[in-house]
Amino acid sequence: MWNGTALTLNAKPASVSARPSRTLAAAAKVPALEASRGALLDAIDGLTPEQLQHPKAVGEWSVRDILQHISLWEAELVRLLVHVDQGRRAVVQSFVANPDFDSLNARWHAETKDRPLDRVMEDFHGVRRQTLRWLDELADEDLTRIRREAWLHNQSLARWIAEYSCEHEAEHTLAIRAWRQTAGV
Ligand code: NI
Repeated sequence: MWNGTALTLNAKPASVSARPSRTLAAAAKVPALEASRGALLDAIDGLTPEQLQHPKAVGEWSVRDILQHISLWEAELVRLLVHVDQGRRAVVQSFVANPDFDSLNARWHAETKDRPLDRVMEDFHGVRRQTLRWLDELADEDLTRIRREAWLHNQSLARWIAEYSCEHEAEHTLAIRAWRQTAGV
């Protein structure tokens, strides 16, 4: 349940080891995250706080709402990584059987729509730092191995990370760019 506090997910990777540097699989993933984040920051560059909060700019949402939405999904990813690292099934909200994404997104939006813009931006950057920290800590094998647990859908953690971070934000980046072009902002 979203509790209105910042997305500070304190659980540290269990294997904080003396691993000297990013693993190969993580090193391959980081540029994708940097590219998608760079493109999104570029897409919102120069928007005033009023423009960021312009209602229904992109579909039903403001750009601010989209940034919050991206952070919430990426926070789900971080929770997933915490739980997998601890050898537990993730109990994140998006992992129920047959998730109704529209109603989940609508509920999250209702729960977070009044959070101030600066808090939204803090979360937006903060949760990405958490994702990058996990990429730093996870071994190649942990990232690339196909997960046989039914709830992990036979996907590697690397795939989950891509879907919940860079691929998701890339999709919304396109929509923001389209709005700016149409609205001339
Ligand atoms: Ni989305």
